[in-house]
Amino acid sequence: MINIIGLGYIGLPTALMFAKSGEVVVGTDYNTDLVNSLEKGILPFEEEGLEELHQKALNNGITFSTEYQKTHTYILAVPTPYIKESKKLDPKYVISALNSVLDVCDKGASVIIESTVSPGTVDKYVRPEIERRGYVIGEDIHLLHAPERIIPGNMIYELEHNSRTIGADNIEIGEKIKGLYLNFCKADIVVTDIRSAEMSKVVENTFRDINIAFANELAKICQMDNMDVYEIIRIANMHPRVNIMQPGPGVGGHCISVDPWFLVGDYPDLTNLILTARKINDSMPKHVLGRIRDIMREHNIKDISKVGLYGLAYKEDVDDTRESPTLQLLERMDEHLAFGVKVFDPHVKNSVVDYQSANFEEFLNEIEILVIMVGHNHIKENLNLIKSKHVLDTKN
Ligand code: SAJ
Repeated sequence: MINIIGLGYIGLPTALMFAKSGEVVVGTDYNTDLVNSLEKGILPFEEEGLEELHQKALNNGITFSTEYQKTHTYILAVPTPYIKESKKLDPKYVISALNSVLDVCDKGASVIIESTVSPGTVDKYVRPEIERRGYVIGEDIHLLHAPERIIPGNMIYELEHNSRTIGADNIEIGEKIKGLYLNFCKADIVVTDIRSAEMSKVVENTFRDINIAFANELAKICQMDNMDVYEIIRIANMHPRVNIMQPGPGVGGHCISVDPWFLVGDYPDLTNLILTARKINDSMPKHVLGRIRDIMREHNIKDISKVGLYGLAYKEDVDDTRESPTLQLLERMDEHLAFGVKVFDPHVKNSVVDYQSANFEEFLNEIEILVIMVGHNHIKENLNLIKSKHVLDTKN
């Protein structure tokens, strides 16, 4: 039996995939409401294909509980927040889940950390905690790090088709756990040491952040002299060794805008490029605000309630608002302008801000400047409704 701890964006789809593939799975979360909803077939977030997968997993006997189970295999998919001031990881959820596992586990159990952690976390926090509890690593407990790689919006496909990394102290245990993931993963799984697994995960997200920062810097340069950044990136990317990403209103989500800080926090003297990229991406909501003000000035629009922001989610076709560029923009607007801007997002159902419109057409009727912050499919399908507006499209 596999006990998966933490039923959020990563733990839940992973638990369902294991159950679909025939493993006996118990998903554990401290949130009783969440556990009850999952038992009834109700999902906590939107994700393509997740409902169907949930049904299949329920049919295969997956159960959900607030209790940790006595078993041989644990997967920890708990939050790993970073502390804004120090730019370091806060391991409190990993450590508390680990302690609850140690309270109940079988001797020789494998504890697999899937949550993204800063390089060195296992050596610095996890091993000492296990030893403090009197367990011998490699005998009483096997420790592994198998960082997730799935992208919200395409999670189910990626769980099956993305290659994975498994970090272990001991190649035999690494290979055994690789066999477990091969139940649903059809791609290559690399077994390595834990430190390399930690580092490679953070490096992947940092690479993406730097690439997006480059695109955002190009967007600013192109705007200055009236060049079309999208056309320029499209042409440059036709070169077989160039692959520039797309500019936008900033980098949101809990991964790409967070993980590079782990490297900056731990290696402040060695991370000029990484820090600069972070600053460029973080500056984008302010840049968008500047452009909104330019349009207001140009068209003599003084009333901020004539501005409508489309999209609250951190990216297209998801309902997740964590670190969303729109929320960052709203924070800046609240500082500098009066309240009253309109906001609409077809995916974000619960009201995140007071001035959120519930109806798209009403929202459009009330505004003169439409700012597209997120390229949801919904807006692509409704372009005909917005032809008479001033449009600032940050997502092309
Ligand atoms: N963005 C751009 N331009 C682009 C692509 C994205 O501005 O060309 C923005 C998005 O709008 C969004 C942010 O970047 O605000 C991040 O979105 P994303 O789609 O790039 O990535 P995430 O955060 O949803 O998922 C990433 C993925 N990492 C990589 O692709 C290297 C995913 O595979 C990881 O599993 C996930 O982080 C994670 O959990 O770490």
